[in-house]
Amino acid sequence: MKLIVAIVQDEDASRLISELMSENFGVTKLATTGGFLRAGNTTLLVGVEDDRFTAAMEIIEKVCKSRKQIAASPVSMVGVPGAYTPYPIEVVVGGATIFVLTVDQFIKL
Ligand code: 2BA
Repeated sequence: MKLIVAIVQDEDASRLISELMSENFGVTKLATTGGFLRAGNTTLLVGVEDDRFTAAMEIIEKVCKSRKQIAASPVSMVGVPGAYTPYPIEVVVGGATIFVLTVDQFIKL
């Protein structure tokens, strides 16, 4: 069994959960925050049997889109110690950041 930990954009989360649930995958949704943008994102925990791993990954790949976001990046002003001025930078976020863990035990009590 595998545990898929998928960090996705909030905009994709609702549809992704619906599509996974409709294929009878178990899903847990966590409200999370990205360390770089300090903006909300969604982390899904999906426990899957090995023979259904590819099917779950295909749904995530199909639903999750990459998007450009503008972030304010702080930069130090030259020659002014302690003074910071934000400037906009463009980053491409997603489709999804995925960690795959092998599950030792799956227990429901
Ligand atoms: P954030 O940390 O808010 O990052 C959002 C996007 O900003 C990233 O998209 C990437 O394009 C950019 N970015 C991140 N760190 C950067 C840096 N030091 N310099 C320049 N640009 C940077 P994604 O790579 O698609 O990541 C989306 C979200 O996935 C991240 O949100 C974070 O919540 C999570 N994530 C990504 N890599 C991770 C990792 N190795 N471990 C844990 N979480 C991770």
